[in-house]
Amino acid sequence: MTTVLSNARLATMSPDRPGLGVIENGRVMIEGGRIVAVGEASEIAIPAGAEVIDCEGRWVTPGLIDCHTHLVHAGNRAREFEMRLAGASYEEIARAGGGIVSSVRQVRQASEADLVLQTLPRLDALIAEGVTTVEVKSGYGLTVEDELKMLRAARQLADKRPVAITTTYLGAHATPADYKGRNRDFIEDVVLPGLKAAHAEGLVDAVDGFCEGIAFSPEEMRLVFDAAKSLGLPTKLHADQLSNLHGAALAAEYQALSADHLEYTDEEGAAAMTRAGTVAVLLPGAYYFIRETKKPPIDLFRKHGTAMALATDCNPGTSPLTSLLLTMNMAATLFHMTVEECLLGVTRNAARALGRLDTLGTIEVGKQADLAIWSVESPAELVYRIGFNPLYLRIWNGHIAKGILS
Ligand code: DI6
Ligand code: FE
Repeated sequence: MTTVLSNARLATMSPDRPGLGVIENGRVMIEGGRIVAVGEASEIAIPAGAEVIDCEGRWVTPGLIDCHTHLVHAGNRAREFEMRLAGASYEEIARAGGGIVSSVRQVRQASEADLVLQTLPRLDALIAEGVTTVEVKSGYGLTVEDELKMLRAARQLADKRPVAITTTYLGAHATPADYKGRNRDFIEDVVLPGLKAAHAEGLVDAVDGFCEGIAFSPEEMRLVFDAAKSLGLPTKLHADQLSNLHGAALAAEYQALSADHLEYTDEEGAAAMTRAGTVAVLLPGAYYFIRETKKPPIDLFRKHGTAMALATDCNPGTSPLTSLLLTMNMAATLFHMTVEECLLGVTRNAARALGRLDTLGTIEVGKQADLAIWSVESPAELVYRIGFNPLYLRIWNGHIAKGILS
């Protein structure tokens, strides 16, 4: 079956075109879930019998990609939210046994089926806004079996919704109470065996860690990254979020796909990331929600040409956010990123942060046919509006999805 999008204003995000890669009166031809032709309407004839989607002058972008989420989790942490409103800091809550470890308790009590059921509404919120690929991390199980349970639940999501799911092993997210003060023992006893078991079951697309004073040191993260390397798995890192432990430079040293958060990253870290091709994944939802005051060094990333991506960081503690459109507005409003940087951040650069730029993130021949059609006058409206969803149609892997389930 051939499908042609006509009367479309294409924001292709192609690196071969300037800016958003705009084709004002464009067509896209789709066959077998792949894009087989993209260009000016005058260049692309509509084959007889093709299914035609008349976009009526609407804007078309690549399907949006949320490249950093903790989407699979159980329960919520609204009570801690109230504590923070009363003045407790994120680190104080973490040191008092709240934070990540309180989500651990809830995940350990949940079955795999429970986790899937609790996650689907969050996934549906992303899909409703034109998201076609979602990265999902483990990290709330912190035992081998519970980390596997989380990753199996993440894999199940792709069987229940028309969306692509990539999984990231985040066993090095926090040290559970029974290993308090014994990070290395936890890494040896749980994190590394969990990684091996998850990899053996085909549950891991990348490996991540929380490099921070309240979590794991750079030296401890090296143990995890060396294991990932030996398994041929790419890496990512929650880096320099609350302090500068030079996590960005560590991620770059391992040619990590991405380093994420980066509020405290310095120029040396930004330059190292660019040299290594490591994408800066910025997470304005966490910055906003924990009322951070130190913005990530956008100007340094611009100066050094570091690719910047954006993601929701959807998690129950620091970013209970399930809107990539709002994430873009936060990045523009709080971090002063441009409309172009924001839109590239949830398409082309987000695909890069997942190591999937070969198949996703732009409207180019050969890419997977993941597209979003928007009822907007200009792409800027996708960043400008707060809490408004102008999605007209979503196409995933060539399938036209009218609603969430189709
Ligand atoms: N940094 C964060 O902001 C989240 N994880 C991380 O490494 C917090 C996760 C949580 O508080 O549940
Ligand atoms: Fe995160």
